[in-house]
Amino acid sequence: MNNTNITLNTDSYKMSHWLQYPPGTEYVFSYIESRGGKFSETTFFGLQMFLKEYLSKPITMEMILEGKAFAEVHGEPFNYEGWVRLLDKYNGKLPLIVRAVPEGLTVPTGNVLVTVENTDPEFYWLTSYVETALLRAVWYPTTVATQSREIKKVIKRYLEETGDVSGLPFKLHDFGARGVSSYESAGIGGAAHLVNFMGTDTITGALFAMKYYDTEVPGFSIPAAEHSTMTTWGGREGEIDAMRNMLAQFAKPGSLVAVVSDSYDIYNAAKELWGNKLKEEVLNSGATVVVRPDSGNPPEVVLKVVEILGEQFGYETNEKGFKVLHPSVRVIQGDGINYESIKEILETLAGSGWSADNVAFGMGGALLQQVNRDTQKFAMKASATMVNGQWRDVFKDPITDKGKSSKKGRLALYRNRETGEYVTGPEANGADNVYEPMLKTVFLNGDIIKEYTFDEIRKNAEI
Ligand code: AOY
Repeated sequence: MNNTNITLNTDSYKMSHWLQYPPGTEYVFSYIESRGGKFSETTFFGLQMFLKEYLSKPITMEMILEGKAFAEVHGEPFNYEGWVRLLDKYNGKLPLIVRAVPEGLTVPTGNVLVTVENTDPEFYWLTSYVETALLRAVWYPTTVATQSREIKKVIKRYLEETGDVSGLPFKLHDFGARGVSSYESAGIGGAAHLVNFMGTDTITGALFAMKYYDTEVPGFSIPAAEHSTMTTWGGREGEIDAMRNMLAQFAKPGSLVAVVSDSYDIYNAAKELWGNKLKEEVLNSGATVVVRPDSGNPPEVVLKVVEILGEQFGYETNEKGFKVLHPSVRVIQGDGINYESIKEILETLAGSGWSADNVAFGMGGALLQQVNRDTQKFAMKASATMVNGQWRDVFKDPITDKGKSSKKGRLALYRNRETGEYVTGPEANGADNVYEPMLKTVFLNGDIIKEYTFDEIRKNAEI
């Protein structure tokens, strides 16, 4: 099994579609859009990984034979002559043109993000054949990057009101590697989060960003405890020894060390252990201990832990009138974190006079796994075909759900240079001095002809 075999990286029914278009069909033009969803704009990311790993890999005779053998026993026809012709005519390089919005750019939903068409009429059937793999490659990283950026907006707003925005890049840490469906999903989703933030425990995401987007290590972490390292020191009575060891191993002047502290009683840990018995050692170390609750109702627990640490270690009131803990202690909440709970926690803290500077968030399942194609209602649809030399509009408009209507024509994305607004409209012939064309050709006839670096993508995604 070769996972770059595009003849098999599709839905079964697509193997029968080359026999279903009207005679004379020469070109099929399709587009990808987010038809709306939880967020009103999407941050485009991830296409380049797919182009490098899959779409730019030429098909071989071996792959064709593998596809044919599978189709025959699977219950589908197989376009053997078509694939062999593609191999002979183009050495297996796919005769497609893919245009896309620059990676990292944020575009209102309802606009075209990617278009695909075949470049040779013999291969009219290829455009839709790649939908399955292409749409899957785009919706997931784009949705992860979109939600991560929306959370960044929320945290930024609270930092602006209550504290110091310079801490923003490390306020949302990716804890999601263990909760995703596969290694590849960890890489893709983890890289998508790093478009917006610099903190991650998903090493695979950092590695994918480095492999596909030409960057130095783009994500950072710090030493941190897990429950096993806290509870193997002799149970409840040993927890303080585990904490003391964390200080001995990692607490150096200027360093950060995170310690999950809810193994038995998070409030006792904050007050009596960190805030009393270990207080001098914490202060003398010159480090910042990041106390991590990991159970209970997050807004309630975080507020209470911050209040306790405030009583024990003291705090200052900043110029915005909000309390900031002594620099030797902070809190990270990584349990029950999602778009909604982050708002609740920050609102609860602000309501009691505490700055967002005091906390960071760890987000796992909700960041990398609790999203799906419907989160932003992603679809790829055909919008035009050429039949016997004539372009025809293609669309659907079901009475049972107008939300599933599709667009017509050879579409492009434009940005109004005066208002900055994005509009989707027909592909224009000439340049226009008001409407700037936004889709760039990234893939042509088997080759990647435009690449983005991770730095460019991060710049495009800035808020
Ligand atoms: N990591 C900040 C650094 C990471 C983690 C990873 C699941 C960290 C914990 C922490 O402080 O506490 C995967 C749960 C936690």
